[in-house]
Amino acid sequence: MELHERIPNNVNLSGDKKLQRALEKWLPNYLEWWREMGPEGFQEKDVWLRTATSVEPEGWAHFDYVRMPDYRWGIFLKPAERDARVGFGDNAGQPAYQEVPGEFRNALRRIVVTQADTEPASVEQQRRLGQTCPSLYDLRNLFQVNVEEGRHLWAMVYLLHGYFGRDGRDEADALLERRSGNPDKPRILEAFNQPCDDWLNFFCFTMFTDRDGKYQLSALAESGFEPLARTCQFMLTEEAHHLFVGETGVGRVVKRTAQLMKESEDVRRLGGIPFEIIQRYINYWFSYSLDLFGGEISSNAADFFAAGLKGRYQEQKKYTEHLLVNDVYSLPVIEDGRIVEREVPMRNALNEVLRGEYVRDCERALERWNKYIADEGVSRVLSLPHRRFHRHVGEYAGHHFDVEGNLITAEEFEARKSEWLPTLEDREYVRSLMHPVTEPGKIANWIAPPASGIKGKPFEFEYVRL
Ligand code: BYC
Repeated sequence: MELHERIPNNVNLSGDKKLQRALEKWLPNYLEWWREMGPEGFQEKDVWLRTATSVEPEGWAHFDYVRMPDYRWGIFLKPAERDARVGFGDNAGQPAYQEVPGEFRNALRRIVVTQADTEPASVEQQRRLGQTCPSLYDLRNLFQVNVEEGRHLWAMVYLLHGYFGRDGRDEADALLERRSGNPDKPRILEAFNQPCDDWLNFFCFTMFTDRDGKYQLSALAESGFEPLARTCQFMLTEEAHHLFVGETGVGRVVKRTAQLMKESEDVRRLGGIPFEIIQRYINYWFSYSLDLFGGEISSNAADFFAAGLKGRYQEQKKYTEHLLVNDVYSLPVIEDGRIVEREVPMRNALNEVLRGEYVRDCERALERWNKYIADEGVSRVLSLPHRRFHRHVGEYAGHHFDVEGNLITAEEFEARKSEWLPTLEDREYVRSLMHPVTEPGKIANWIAPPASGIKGKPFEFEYVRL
């Protein structure tokens, strides 16, 4: 590891002067972007952060106080495997690609750029949340997520600079020019243009949208383009904490609401977030995150798989057959105003297969939240809406469905929308609860404290020195 270089790395950057110079040129632009678009109002504060010091599964991170602009943004790839092979598709068994195969250059660049674009986008979406944190513990977790998204941007920019020549350098510059939610230069994927301006949004985002990241990165971690696979494998190590923040964050809001329900059905009077609002936030972020998997029937997905560039979730661990030449997949589509089953070649349905893995993972979290409610003796069940509900990408876009997945008219949808999706009033109410709590050991009334602190520290620890 070259930990104390200007750009810390384990890719022997000092041995490639041209690449090193190019990245050192990008560094000040990145820092300028971070200062402009990173967490507002906390840049000079000491935050108790985790920093990568190694890429080994054990003991890879170090915890200490750091000012965010001094965070060790670096390039860390999982070590190369000897004799790595393409694991699936038409070239399965061939040596893994160490350079970008010419015929897939555009497709690969597009995947890397799409992945890269989400990282700064999420930092931009969350930049003002620190000012309304429910506790110092949560404030620190927000910043941990933010700096690691920044590092993930570095991971992708390394690939763009290192493997895509001039186009890659241009794309890396453009990543610092687009802005979440800006109508003139928006981020690429829609979920990353949605406002994330209260903490319930943040927890839902890290629960549902970061979880898309887990599945996309896992599929890319199987890539036959080895530098991409190794990059994503290490990113996944950090990603687990982001999902923890989301899942336990929503879980703690759910638990607090259940506790307040025992005092009064009118949770608002007690300053809590009613289950109806939590459910609508779940519906909103789950449906936007489903769109991130792309169309149900996708020739891009088939091409990526055929080329050995993007696999299934845990392709090597879970599956024995890696060609998928004759397999088919049956899925409901809309024809002449009705839902009918259609069979498609399996390779074309791989976005939907990945989405299925994701949905099962989300269902597991829902079961856990419902257990918190039941444990408090309250009878209320939260659920995921049907995967056809409120979709903007793929087979179901342009049609309307209720939360059970039944086809309905645009008028019916409009009439019932406020039952299913957050209303302006819901958002205003949630925002009205967002007052900063920054005394160590204290927490806002609308959320339960975590079961434990971070890395053996108590909840009362001063995670951020204000
Ligand atoms: N929005 O064949 P189709 C994360 C376009 S999150 C807008 O159905 P494909 C993170 C598509 O470009 C993970 N456009 O889809 C989380 C295509 O356009 P053309 C991010 C979309 O290509 C939290 C057309 O529709 N990583 O890491 O198979 C915090 C037909 O496309 C969308 C990745 O996404 C959309 N949602 O799949 C921080 C991985 N979906 O060709 C970080 C890289 C589709 O007609 N990306 N389109 O002009 C990919 O692998 C793929 O691009 C997608 C789309 C899965 C996104």
